[in-house]
Amino acid sequence: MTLDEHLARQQATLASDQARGMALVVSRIGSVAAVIAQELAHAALRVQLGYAGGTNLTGDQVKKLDVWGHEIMTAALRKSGACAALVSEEAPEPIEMPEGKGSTGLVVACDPVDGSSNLDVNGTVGTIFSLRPSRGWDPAGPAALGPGTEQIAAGYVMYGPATTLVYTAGSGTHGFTMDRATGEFFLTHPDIRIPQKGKVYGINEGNISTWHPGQRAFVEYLRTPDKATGRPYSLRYSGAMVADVHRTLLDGGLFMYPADMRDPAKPKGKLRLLYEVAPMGMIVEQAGGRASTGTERVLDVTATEYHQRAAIIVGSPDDVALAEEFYRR
Ligand code: AHM
Ligand code: MG
Repeated sequence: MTLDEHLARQQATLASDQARGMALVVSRIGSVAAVIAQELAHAALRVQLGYAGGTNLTGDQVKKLDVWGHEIMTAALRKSGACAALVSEEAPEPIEMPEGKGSTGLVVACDPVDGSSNLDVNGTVGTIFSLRPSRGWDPAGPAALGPGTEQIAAGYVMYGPATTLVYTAGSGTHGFTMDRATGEFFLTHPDIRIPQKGKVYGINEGNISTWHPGQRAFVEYLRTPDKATGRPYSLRYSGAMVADVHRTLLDGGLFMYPADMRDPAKPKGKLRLLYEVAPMGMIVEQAGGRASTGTERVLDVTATEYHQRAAIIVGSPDDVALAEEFYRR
């Protein structure tokens, strides 16, 4: 089954006005992904690696492919006619699209090229997206978008040895693999179910000195041998959230990017709520997993800024529940 055939079926299960827009937007993102995959494969040959010069709103140095990815994603969403506004990692303010306004219009939040520190070393990168109803797109601010439970669809594309697209429109999480010859996506992982408990965790342990005591105790627990509970867990970390979440979704276990707690009054996450944390939360929950900030469900958090950061602990339900238990203790 192709992605477009699958989208047509999912559209039928969504009662809302936004069902058609959802199918149009996800299909467009699939087409953009095929172009991004091509460009990534040739980036070194076309002198497209390295920095563009300058930083984005959250202070990251911007790479040439970040800028290029943002531009083609913006153009494609504009053409879809179903996107009323785009919140992109690479634009300080939402980009309004009059072409997509109206009752079926959606607000799309997107990180076109996530994990861009991997670009210059030929590592995996991804695209992450989240779709919300626009309610006529009244830019009353990010809080008007509501909590993550308002998302009508979310997904990611992983540019690895194969290009994989995983999405949910609220009834299960489904994975597709791109045929490189045609750029078409085919359903290869229907209704993904995450294992109840895993054996692997992913986290940047270089940041250990900044963690909440519960986070530190939890990782110490995962590293302590105990046959009965399947410990120690193995550590895997790629530097690209998409790759780490994809592995977690298929094999179970956890991916974590906890807050920096050096000032306990001001916990600072790294990953962005609207286009990294909330979509991954929905995708993993729809596969039977769990997504937490350590103290609350990720999907219950409402953004007060478009580029707001949040902590995330996501993965197998038993593992994430145990992490939350360590935070409580
Ligand atoms: P980016 O959006 O600037 O690429 O940053 C997001 C990435 C995630 O994909 C990844 O999980 C994380 O940053 C890695 O961060 P770190 O290098 O601090 O471990
Ligand atoms: Mg990113």
